[in-house]
Amino acid sequence: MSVLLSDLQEGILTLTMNRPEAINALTTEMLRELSKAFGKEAAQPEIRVVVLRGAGRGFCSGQDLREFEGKTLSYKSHLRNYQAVVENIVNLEKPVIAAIHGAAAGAGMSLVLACDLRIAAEDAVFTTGFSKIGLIPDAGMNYHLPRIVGHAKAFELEALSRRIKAEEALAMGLVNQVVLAESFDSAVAQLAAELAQGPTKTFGLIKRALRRSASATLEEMLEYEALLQEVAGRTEDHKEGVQAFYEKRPPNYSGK
Ligand code: T3D
Repeated sequence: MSVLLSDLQEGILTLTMNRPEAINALTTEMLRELSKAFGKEAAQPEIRVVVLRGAGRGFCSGQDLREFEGKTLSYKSHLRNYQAVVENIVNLEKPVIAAIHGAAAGAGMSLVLACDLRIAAEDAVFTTGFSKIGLIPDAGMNYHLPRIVGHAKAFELEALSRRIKAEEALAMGLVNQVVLAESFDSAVAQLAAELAQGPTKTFGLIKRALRRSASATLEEMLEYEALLQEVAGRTEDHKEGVQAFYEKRPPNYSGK
């Protein structure tokens, strides 16, 4: 059985990390598969949205702590694996949803943070985890976490590695939505379907704009927005959106 399951239906690519016996701990093989999936596979034009989730009782427990047991770590190649996954998620010009149930720990939480939307089941638990084993957070956590929850909260979460339950995660803006465990699958499907029927290219441009805003001045952003708006204005979906407005009907976006 593959360590990463991939399922494409109606424009929704669902990637399921599949090592449930270790709460989907990340191995080199899994990271390579994730990198490929968020790279070439997800870039296919028929894919309009990607959902990342875990098999079994949790989302992901982070780096597999048994994989390198007794060996000297090759940090360079190890980090390259993480870097590729995180960059491919962030650079993918389509929405990526993290669907979290159970634990999201260590680099598993870093992956959650790299995604665009986070929907959690009420049993979800988050822990940065790294400091508990004397490591500093990686896989982009130090970039994403302070931008999501603010510097002070990020330090608290990273230094103390407390377990944060879904409702607390919602209160601090760590997740967008918390749903009952029994309606988790249908809520994820509903959110993914809504995005899959949206103006995909616009979503990609929104990702680009927000990413740029992390290091830009207002003047730079105003200029960049004008540039991206020109691109958005040339999409078929923009024409369809305006036409649908004139005709007082819901738009039928093609993602082009
Ligand atoms: O070192 C480097 O390579 C640098 C890069 C680091 C990146 C990182 O991600 S570092 C952080 C690594 N992750 C952790 O430290 C988290 C470790 N796991 C936990 O804290 C807990 O397992 C959880 C909070 C995730 C879940 O707790 P719980 O009580 O629901 O489950 P459990 O009983 O602890 O775990 C269930 C099984 O999964 C268990 O196996 P067993 O005893 O039934 O055979 C456990 O050993 C295994 N497991 C959980 N996490 C990992 C793991 N196996 C390997 N690696 C793991 N990370």
